Amino acid sequence: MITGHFSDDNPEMVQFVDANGTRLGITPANEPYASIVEEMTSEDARMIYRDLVLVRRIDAEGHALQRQGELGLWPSLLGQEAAQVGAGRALRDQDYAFPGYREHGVAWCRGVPPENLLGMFRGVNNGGWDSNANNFHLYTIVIGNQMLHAAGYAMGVKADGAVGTGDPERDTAVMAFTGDGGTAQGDYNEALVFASVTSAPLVFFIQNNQWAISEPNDKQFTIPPYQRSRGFGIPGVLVDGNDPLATYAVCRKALDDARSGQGPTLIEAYTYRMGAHTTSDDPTKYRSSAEVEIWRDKDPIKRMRGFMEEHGHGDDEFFAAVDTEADEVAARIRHACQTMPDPELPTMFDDIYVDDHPVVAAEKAEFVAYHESFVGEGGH
Ligand SMILES: Cc1ncc(C[n+]2csc(CCOP(=O)(O)OP(=O)(O)O)c2C)c(N)n1
Ligand SMILES: [Mg+2]
Repeated sequence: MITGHFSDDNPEMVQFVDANGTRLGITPANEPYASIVEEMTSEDARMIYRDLVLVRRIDAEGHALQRQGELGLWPSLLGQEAAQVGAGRALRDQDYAFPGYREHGVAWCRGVPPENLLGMFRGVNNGGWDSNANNFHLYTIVIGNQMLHAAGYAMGVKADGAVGTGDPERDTAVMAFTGDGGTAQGDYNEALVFASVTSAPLVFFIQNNQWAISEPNDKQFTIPPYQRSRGFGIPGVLVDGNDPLATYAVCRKALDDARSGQGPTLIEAYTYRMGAHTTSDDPTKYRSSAEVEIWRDKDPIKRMRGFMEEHGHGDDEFFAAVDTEADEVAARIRHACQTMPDPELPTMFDDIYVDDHPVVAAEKAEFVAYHESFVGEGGH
């Protein structure tokens, strides 16, 4: 049985290329976004292709490093590259992204070094990165929680007057990422209410990868997220999450609308989690390999390459150069991961509050004293 209670030939779904990368004609669904795709240059296409390939390679390296005992866990984005790169490249520098834990492709587009992602899953860098360095918030493992963080941040952006000024450097949008499972959380639904009633500059980006660990879509909702958002007063768009042109175009428009003061949009990117939920999961226990094979044919990189070859956006030399770069990035981050120093343990107390906090300070002192009690006994 194919999961997902609405099929992927839904006429409401925005698509620009088919599974082979052949450009599709104008439809009522894709028409509002067609001009954005028309304006994309060969250079844009090459940038997106490079992102897709590098991100997949970084992900494969994360998976391998976990299997070799270098990481505690790795949640693979395999299959979701187009959804994430389309969203990531539609963001502007001043925009702010609030990810879950699988958004390695968005992290890449924001400029977060992949080494930081590895360090987080190695457990050596206390959360991973400085959120404000790239306007990319920390990974959030508590499902749906980041939707409320994003709603609050977006309400703040609006209160600061950084919406609808017409200044392209100032007007700011916020993007919140979660999965199909996340839509069942209270936090998610509360965030929709806040964003709607405040007309906050927030784009909800739902990667419907069909599964929430072992739970299929029909355990999460009876009305798909893009339709349900309309009941909250938020326009909902369904996009083919494996079509990089479509995800980019839909995100561009939603973010532009948010920045110009038109309020929130919800985007449901219809995609598929090709791998396990995380390295701790075995999906053969709950889904069929036939289903996975159907989605393999919709592979986003194959699609993008087909499109580029058909339109002369890249030649063999370009595609080979991207593969070489992917090998280099993989070698670099592997080496970085294997040589990461363990942190000084008390540093885990340092970034809990902005200012010193007496309870945290007492806990830190107790922790340090406890560890010092082992000196001379082979302890640290
Ligand atoms: C509040 C909360 N409940 C349960 C979990 C356990 N959990 C981790 S991932 C996950 C499924 C999330 O599915 P989805 O939102 O579809 O995201 P995906 O993993 O498919 O990207 C669950 C239930 C959690 N991390 N947080
Ligand atoms: Mg999911």
